[in-house]
Amino acid sequence: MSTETILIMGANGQIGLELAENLRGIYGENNVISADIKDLKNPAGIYEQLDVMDKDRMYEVIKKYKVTQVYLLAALLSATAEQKPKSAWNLNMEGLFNVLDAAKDGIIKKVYWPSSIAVFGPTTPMENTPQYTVMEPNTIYGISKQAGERFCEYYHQKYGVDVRSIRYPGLIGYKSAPGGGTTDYAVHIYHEALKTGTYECFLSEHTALPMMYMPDAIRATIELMDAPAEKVKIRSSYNLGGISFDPSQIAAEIKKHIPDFTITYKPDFRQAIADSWPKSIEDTRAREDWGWNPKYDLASMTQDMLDNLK
Ligand code: VAH
Repeated sequence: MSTETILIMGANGQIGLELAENLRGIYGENNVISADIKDLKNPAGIYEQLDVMDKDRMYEVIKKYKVTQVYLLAALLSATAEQKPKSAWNLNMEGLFNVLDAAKDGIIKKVYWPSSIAVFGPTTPMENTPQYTVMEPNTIYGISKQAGERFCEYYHQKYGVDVRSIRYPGLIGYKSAPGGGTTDYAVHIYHEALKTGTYECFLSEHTALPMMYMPDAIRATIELMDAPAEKVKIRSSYNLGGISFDPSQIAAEIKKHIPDFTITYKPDFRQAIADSWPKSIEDTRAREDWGWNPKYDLASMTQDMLDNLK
């Protein structure tokens, strides 16, 4: 019987759905509570309707289930945040403060909060971007993630809060749909390749970005949260590398399985966001501190995506 009870806020999102499934497998159905702003008709497992901005309601849920850990995944991502800047800032920041304060007040023991490679900006070195470097994000989402990292480190240093974080690259999976991201093309392309045999990409063909297959990202998250506290030396957020590719390269990999697949390019407002981000990430500290080691490359991810989407 696990002594840990986990609350996942933003559990209906791209990461949340897969993370909840994995955490239920580890901690048991009754020790993982999924929560999100929408009510769900037939959720998998225990579910509560919860708005991260509603601190009282969050405390109610934490007390009801004796929650010990919170994974805060609720946020507005890069593309949506550019269209709703104030709502994105409020949600991304207030949600984080509510959870960090719960840990500071001793209501919960451990916090997971996702950052993103969006914390880097156009003046950051673009290839093999290091853990510590110039960070001048010029997107609302990136600014909120940079500020969030500063508060995570502050709450750890000043109040001893055990908050842990990863700068996710673009995440690709088949079990859940992405929403409002600039890297979402790398998920849509697989669906369209199977459904219509062609894909119109909203980024230009040589826009390389750091990406990761969802099974690797979920494993990294759980490995970081399971690591002994003294090994988690970085309390802002860890760089996490994975795969780096551009739309022409993922299209070429798909064509190995679907020879008639075609791609066209029609860059939109998300091109400027992608242009401000690194092309690849260096993650030595995650490897040294808590043993991070990615398993998937573009070929094995494409094989697994197409096998599971067929
Ligand atoms: C986005 N998928 O596109 C997210 C992620 C690095 C990208 O943060 O906004």
